[in-house]
Amino acid sequence: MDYKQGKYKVRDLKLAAEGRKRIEWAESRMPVMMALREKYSKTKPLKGYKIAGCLHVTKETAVLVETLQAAGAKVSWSGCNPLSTQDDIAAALAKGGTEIYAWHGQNVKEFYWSIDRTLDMKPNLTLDDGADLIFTVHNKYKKLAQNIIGGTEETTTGVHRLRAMAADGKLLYPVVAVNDAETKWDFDNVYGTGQSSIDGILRATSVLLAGKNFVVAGYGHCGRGVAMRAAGMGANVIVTEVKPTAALKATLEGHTVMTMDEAAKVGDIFITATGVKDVVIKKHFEKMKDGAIVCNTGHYDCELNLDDLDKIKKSKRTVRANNEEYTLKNGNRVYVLAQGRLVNLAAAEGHPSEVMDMSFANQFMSQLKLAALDKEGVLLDPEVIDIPVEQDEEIAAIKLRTMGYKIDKLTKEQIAYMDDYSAGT
Ligand code: XFA
Repeated sequence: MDYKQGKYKVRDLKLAAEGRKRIEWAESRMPVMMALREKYSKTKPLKGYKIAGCLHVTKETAVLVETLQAAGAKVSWSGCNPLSTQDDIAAALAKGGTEIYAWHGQNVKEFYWSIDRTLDMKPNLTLDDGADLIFTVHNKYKKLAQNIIGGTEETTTGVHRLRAMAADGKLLYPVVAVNDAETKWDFDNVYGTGQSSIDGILRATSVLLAGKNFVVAGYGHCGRGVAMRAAGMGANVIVTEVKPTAALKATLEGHTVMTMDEAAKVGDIFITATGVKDVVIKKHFEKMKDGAIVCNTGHYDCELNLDDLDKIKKSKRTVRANNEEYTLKNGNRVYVLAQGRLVNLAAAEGHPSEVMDMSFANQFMSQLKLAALDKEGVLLDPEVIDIPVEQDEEIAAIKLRTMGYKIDKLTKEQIAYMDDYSAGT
């Protein structure tokens, strides 16, 4: 471990060169962040602000961190999940002068020690993924909240808990709900999960998708993304749902809809994306064809009931990375990927940088917004704040511009036409 008090604690500073190359690769895929960096490195709107951040230490996050610094902020960082920290990235950030406490595989005590260290600088802003930093301030360092003008939170779960806190009058400072931005969840879930889940399945199996019966459980944003990509590769997509409107959308997208009981008999590949438990259980495993492949990309690892599968198995062996073969008592083989955990994280590399580009632009712009309101002397109530549509539009516009696309503008006459209620239709 490399440790310098008040500066960093990372696994091995010698990994910095490798990490720096990967950060540069992410920069080349994150044009919105780089455009924002270019713009705000001149005006430095975050000058004088101290930001404590607690977010996955990945190459994409490094681009966010160094963009906050380019805009003038002083930053201290920790990882929000001991297993997502990439030691080469942590080393590259530390070497570049970022205060950071993060290493892969840290235990619970080390995890909270790292968060505590990021608070030593007495931040004015917090940046979270999962709200652990906000909770630490509220539960352990209440006094620090006096200096904090606001925070930002990345996830659905985190935002949900913060709303509950706000409703009980327990939230001490305003927090922007980054997750609810359209340029965040819509693109993360549909395009990020869509591509990375297919990527995970292919890395773990290398099967041909064309001509396969590909069963997607759940047609929310994630399920829709996965179904779209599987169809694009020539699979016959079957969707299972509990919600009539979602199922109807799936049929009009050209997918087949059936119950899991029916799908279990015909599916070649199954992927769950529902957010609830016990989507695939004993009776389904028993009906599956020999060679069926089963995985999950939903939030929880309980969508596949693997205890059920254990009970009806004759034997089990690992056939390749992230791929376990269960031979059932009925003689059929079922292949479970990544032990039912998120296949896009475990067997692939999570969301592509191009998608994180927009999520992190939302984080960055929300931090700017909080600082700008502070400078104007605006005092926000300690509530959960939604991202205004204008921010979404601005981020989408920058993304389009960097991709080289131009779009039309409404004319004055068109706007007047839309607003006109004098003439009927
Ligand atoms: C690891 C992320 C989690 C990595 C890092 C390295 C690798 C793969 C764990 C994460 C999240 Cl829980 O990053 C992934 Cl090899 N991400 C976000 C992400 N996904 N999330 C897919 O990629 C979104 C989400 C998840 C998982 C929402 C709700 C519940 C679970 C952070 C990140 N990813 C980009 C990595 N690109 C290489 O920076």
